[in-house]
This record gives sequence, C-alpha cells and structure tokens, in this order.
Amino acid sequence: MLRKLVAAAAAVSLFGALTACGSGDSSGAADDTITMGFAQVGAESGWRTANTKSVQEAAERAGIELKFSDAQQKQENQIKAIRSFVQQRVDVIAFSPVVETGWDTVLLEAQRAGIPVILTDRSIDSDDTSLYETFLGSDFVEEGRKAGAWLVEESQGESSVNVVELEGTTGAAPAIDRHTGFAEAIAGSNIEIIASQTGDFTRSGGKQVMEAFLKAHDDIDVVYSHNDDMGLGAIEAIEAAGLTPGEDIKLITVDAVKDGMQALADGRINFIVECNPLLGDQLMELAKKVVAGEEVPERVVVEETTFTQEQAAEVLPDRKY
Ligand code: GYE
Repeated sequence: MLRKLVAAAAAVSLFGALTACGSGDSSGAADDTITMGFAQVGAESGWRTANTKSVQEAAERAGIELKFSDAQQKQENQIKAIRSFVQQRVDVIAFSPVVETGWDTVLLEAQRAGIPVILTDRSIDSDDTSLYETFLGSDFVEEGRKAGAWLVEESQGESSVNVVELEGTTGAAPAIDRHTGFAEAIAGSNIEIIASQTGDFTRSGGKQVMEAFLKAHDDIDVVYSHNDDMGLGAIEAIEAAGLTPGEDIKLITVDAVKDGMQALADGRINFIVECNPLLGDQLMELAKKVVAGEEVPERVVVEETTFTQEQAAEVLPDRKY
C-alpha cells in the first residue's frame, strides 16, 4: 500500500519534471515495454543454469526487456546490481537473494523509488513484508522433510544410521530450510547427523567436504546433500576412497537436474527430491501484474515431486535440464 503511494508520488514528480522542461520522449516512460532488472545468485549449479535459461527465455517470450546480472554468489554484488537497477529506473526488480538477511536498506531504496520487487526462488528474512510484492519459489522445508521421510522408511529395522550433511551456502534459505525439514523428519528415529558442513552448492565444494568427512569418519552410512551438484562431487570423493556410492554409502540429494538424475538411474544416488528451476513464465506473469498494479498472491509455491532410481530411469529420456 505504502509502496503504491510512493510510486504515485514519484510518478507525479517525474511528470512534473518532464513537462517543466518541455520534452517527454526521451525517458522511456511513454514506452509500454516492461523492463525487468534481474539479480541472479550466480552460476553455481546445474539448477541455477536451468533457472537462468528459463528466466531469459520467458522474458523473451513475454516481450519483457531483461537486464540480467550475475552476483557470483556474493551479496554485495547483488546489492550493487539492485542499486543500479534503481538508478536505471527499471519497471520491476526480481531477484533470488543469495542469503536471507541484510536486504532491508537496499529494498527500502527501491521502495522509495517506487519500483516493485519480486522475490524468486529464495526468500528473505525480514519483518517488513512491504519490501516485496510476492515470493515465487519452492517450499524448501518440505523438500527437507521429503528427504528425511524417505530415509526413515528405508532405515526401518536398522539399529543406527549415520548421516553426513552437505549444506548449501551458509545463510541461504534453501540451506537453512532443507536442514530444518530433514532434522524434523528424522527426529526420534534411529538416524543421526554425525557431521554437517557447507559445500556452497558447488560440485567442487561437495567433493572437498566429503573428502574431509571420509578422513574423519569411518562409519558414514548416508550422505544428505542439499543439492545434486554437491552430491556429484561427493560421489567422486567416495569413489576415490575406494568405496561404492549408492551401496557402501547411500546418497540423498535435492534438485533433480539431468546429471543428478543420470547418477540416480545409474545407482550411484539413491533418492532425489525435486526442486523445479523453471520459474521463468510464472515470474513474467507476476511481473506484468505487479507493474499493472494488479493484486498478486503474497506467496506462490512451486509444485514438486520425488524420484527413486526406477522413476529416474523412466523420466530421464525426456528430462529438459
Ligand atoms: O537447489 C541449488 C542452487 O536456490 C533452490 O540453489 C536454489 C538452490 C538449488 O544452487 O542447486
């Protein structure tokens, strides 16, 4: 509400400025094309690559002009990108916050400039929900629960199960929530997380952390990885240690990108919880509504499933990403 008032005030003062200097054709204000500033996290994983492609292609289809920036997993870069979008007076800003906290100042700047913000993929942790119009993305806690529930089912009859956890980027919503959901699902069971460390959602990070885990523990039964890429890195470390992934050490991952699904079908991963990166079309639809001043839901949750090894083998030939 406040944002709309500020936007109206900004529009009035802009109009005033334009008429005062007697020209109105150079600002782009008369052009109907929507310009979106999109501040992406980076290119850390197969999921991210698929997400970027989806956003770029959907913008093209929707006739939205996209200003795209890659923050290389650094919050300061994303903040800079958002500031520059504000300066360029884009019509709408969409971004996937690399971490959950520390956004209020820059989002207030966007709000004061009358530029609506859409959160996509990851959310922020702020008391001020007027700083963004809507959040389009997955339920990461639910993803963690699905991973834990599968393991509880699988571990029936075992006396104890030792899990090592490869966490996503520290402070990122999917890392926090996937841990929370998993811990909730295994509570009171015979399953224990014996070590947990960040691999920053990258393949090399997953490999490095798994190498260290294997050196420190000789009783690892299961790897729970917050994404496929870190799991694929862990597979390399497990094989290098002379063990068989999927058998000696089981793996559960999240995402279901092609490389992950291939490893699942091949028996090197045991279970994958899907996280859908194809958010582009929904994002453009929301952007059009927000720019037109129409109501949008506060939260749009993406529907997702899970895959066993058999299911992966079935769907793999048609997998788009
Ligand atoms: O699971 C991971 C990526 O935010 C849901 O980020 C996304 C996560 C995804 O790096 O692969």
